Amino acid sequence: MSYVDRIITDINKKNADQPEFLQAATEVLESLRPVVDSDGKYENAALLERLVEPERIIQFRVPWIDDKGNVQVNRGFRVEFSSAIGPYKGGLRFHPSVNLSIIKFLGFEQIFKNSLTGLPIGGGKGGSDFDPKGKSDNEVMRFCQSFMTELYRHIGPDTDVPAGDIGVGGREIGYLFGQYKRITNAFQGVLTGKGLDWGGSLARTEATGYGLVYLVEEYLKTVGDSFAGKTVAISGSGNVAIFAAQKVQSLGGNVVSMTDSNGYVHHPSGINLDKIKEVKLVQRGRLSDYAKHFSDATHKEVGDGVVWDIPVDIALPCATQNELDLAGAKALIANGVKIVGEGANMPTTQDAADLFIESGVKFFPGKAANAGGVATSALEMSQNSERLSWSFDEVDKMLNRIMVNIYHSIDDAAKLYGQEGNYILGANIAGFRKVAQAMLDQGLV
Ligand code: NDP
Ligand code: 2IT
Repeated sequence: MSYVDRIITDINKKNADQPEFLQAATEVLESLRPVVDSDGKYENAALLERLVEPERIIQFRVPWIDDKGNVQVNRGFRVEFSSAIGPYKGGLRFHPSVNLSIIKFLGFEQIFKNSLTGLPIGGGKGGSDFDPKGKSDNEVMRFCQSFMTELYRHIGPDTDVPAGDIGVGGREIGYLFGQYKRITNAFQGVLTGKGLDWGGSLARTEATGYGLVYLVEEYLKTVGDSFAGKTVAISGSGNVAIFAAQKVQSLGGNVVSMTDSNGYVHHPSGINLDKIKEVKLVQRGRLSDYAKHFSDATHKEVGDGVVWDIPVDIALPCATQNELDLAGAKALIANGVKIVGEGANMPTTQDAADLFIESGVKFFPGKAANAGGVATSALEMSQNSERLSWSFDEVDKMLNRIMVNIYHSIDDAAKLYGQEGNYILGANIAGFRKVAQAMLDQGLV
């Protein structure tokens, strides 16, 4: 049995109840075959055995009191997966679906994504099964304070630096930061995505969505094309989706759809982002409210078709894992899609991703395409360390350069291993190389 096969068998035995983690880890391990099966040094150092096992998992109770005076209890997690190339770095997700499998898959992806940025950040992820939907600001604050009352002892600006993810935006980072500061009596860059007046970086809010579009734009440039005149489907209507849409529009593309957990909106003349921001970010409402404002926009509830049925040139899934399945991929391909770029983490199922690659659709995996968010978080850490803040333009230019570099490093790695255009393989190998070398250099840790 090959080294990779042995590890895949092993992780299936040990993590049988963690389907998302197994999905993410198997995809990476499959890609690494040409690297690790041909060089015994990895097996001799048990490198893969170490790579698939988090350095540390923290799970904790989060008790808080709701507005009616009732005690609520949620589960909190932080998975510190790899510190091979820098402090653990990765977001916090607050969503009722959160469990150890989901946090481990996200933490594992983060190792390779962070490596691809070229910046010194390790991989981690955390979160809670707390559902911010329908909660008052005071309830969210009390939850965040309780969550940080445990988390603070595990994190620090040189140890582990959390940020946002689904359900965690500027409001939540504010409450978390306030509690950290109060407990430790230290004003430090322990979280990223902070407010602009208290240590946040300009362009961090926009970074994941902008970065996704910069990476796809770089690919388009290499084939003499651009976003101008392209029809684009976007899923999600949160942080990543909104700023991806904004950048596509500024480059002359037409974004015709967005989704939330209740359904999707189809707006052929182009999504109005001011209205989306008002409905989703200010009112924290539902996308169905958006459609009421435009005579040519339609809203479909979940179960009544999917967003991937709309004919487009480019699809950017920006909501959540496994939201683009084989049926969605078939519909997109039948309608002539040319490019799929993942703004979310693992939004495409494995069979759907395989079909895109077989069909010649350019498929950019999340760990490369959505790395702009964490890259800009690392730039926020740098600004905090030197106690300076850089202009929007400076940060945006650095973000653009990082995404251009990521495109070329995954393209080069795919070519080097004889699989031109297979950006899944390219991203996994390019991300792995640096982490693996750091682990070998640092001895048995
Ligand atoms: P937000 O919470 O801002 O937005 C999430 C969006 O996705 C909302 O429209 C939400 O709908 C929808 N959504 C979430 N869960 C589900 C679900 N189970 N089914 C259907 N729709 C769902 O999160 P972000 O925009 O920050 O994150 C989106 C994705 O991007 C995630 O996969 C995240 O891991 C990834 N990502 C985020 C980065 C960041 O910097 N924020 C960086 C890199 C990746 P609703 O409003 O109904 O909940
Ligand atoms: O998935 C991700 O890369 C994020 N949610 C951002 C992590 C970060 O530390 O900025």
